[in-house]
Amino acid sequence: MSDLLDLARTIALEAGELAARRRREGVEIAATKSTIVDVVTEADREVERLILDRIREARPDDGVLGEEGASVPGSSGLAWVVDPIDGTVNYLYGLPHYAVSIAIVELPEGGGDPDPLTWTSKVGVVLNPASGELFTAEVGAGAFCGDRRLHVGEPVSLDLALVATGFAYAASTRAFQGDVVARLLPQVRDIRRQGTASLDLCFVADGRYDAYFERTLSPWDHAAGALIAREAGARVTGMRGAAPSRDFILAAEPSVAAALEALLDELGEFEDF
Ligand code: LIP
Repeated sequence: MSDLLDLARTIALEAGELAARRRREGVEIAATKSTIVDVVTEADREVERLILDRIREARPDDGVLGEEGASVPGSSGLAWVVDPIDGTVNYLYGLPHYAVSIAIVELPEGGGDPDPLTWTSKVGVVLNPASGELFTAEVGAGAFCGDRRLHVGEPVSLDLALVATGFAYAASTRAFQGDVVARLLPQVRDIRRQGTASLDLCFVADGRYDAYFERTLSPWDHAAGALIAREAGARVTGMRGAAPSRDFILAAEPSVAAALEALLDELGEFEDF
C-alpha cells in the first residue's frame, strides 16, 4: 500500500468514526443547497473540516476540493476530491447506507480546479461507517474491500441485469430521469436506487450490481468509486465515450456496459433535460 493510499485510508477511518458518532447523537438539517430536498447537516460540514485539517497537516502542498466548500489550490500537482458524507439523505434519515469518499487525483499540466474531464485518478477510498466496509483502490494495483480483492460481475444479458441508478435533487430533472427508468425497468432484472453514488460504484466493483448509471453527479460523488470500479475490471464511462462527469456516468462489466449504454441511448437517456 502506498503512503498516499495509507494516508487517505487513515483519514477516512477517522472521518467515518466522527460521522457515525454524530449520527448516534442525532442529526438535523443545517441548510438546504440547490433545492429544498438538497440538504446539508452540521455533521457534513464538521467531517469535511476534519478531513481538510488532516490533509493540510500531512500534505500542505496538495489541493483539496470538497462538497461542503473546501477549495484549496495546491502546488504539488495532486488534489484530494472529498465527499465527507455521500448519501446525505440516507444519513439524515438514519439509513445505514452512506459513505466517506476520498479520492486523490493528478491534475493536468498547468493545474487548475480538479475536473473529472481532465484529472487522472491515483487513489480511491470509500468507507461505509455503518457497515464498516472499506473499499480502496490505487491505480494499477487493483481494488479491495478490506483485504478482499474485488472483481466486477460476470457478463450477463440485460434482461437478467440488476441495474442501480440515482436521481437529481431538481424536480424537473427527476421527472426526466423517472421517465427513462420507467422504460428501462421492464427490460432488466430489476432496478436499485440506494442513494449513495460512491457505494453504488463500489457495489459494481464487487459484483453486487451488474451496472450503475446516473446523471447530474458532482465530481466528489464519483471520484473515488469510479477508480475502485475500474480497478475491479469494470468499464466506467461518461456520455458517448467521454470521461465520467455531471453529464453521465455508467459502470459495468464491459459487455454489459456496452449493451446498457446502447439501450439507454435508445430510451432517451442522453437527451437534454
Ligand atoms: C447523492 C448521490 C446519489 C444521488 C443523490 C445525491 P449526496 O449525493 O450519492 O447517487 O442519487 O441524489 O446526489 O448529495 O448525498 O452527497
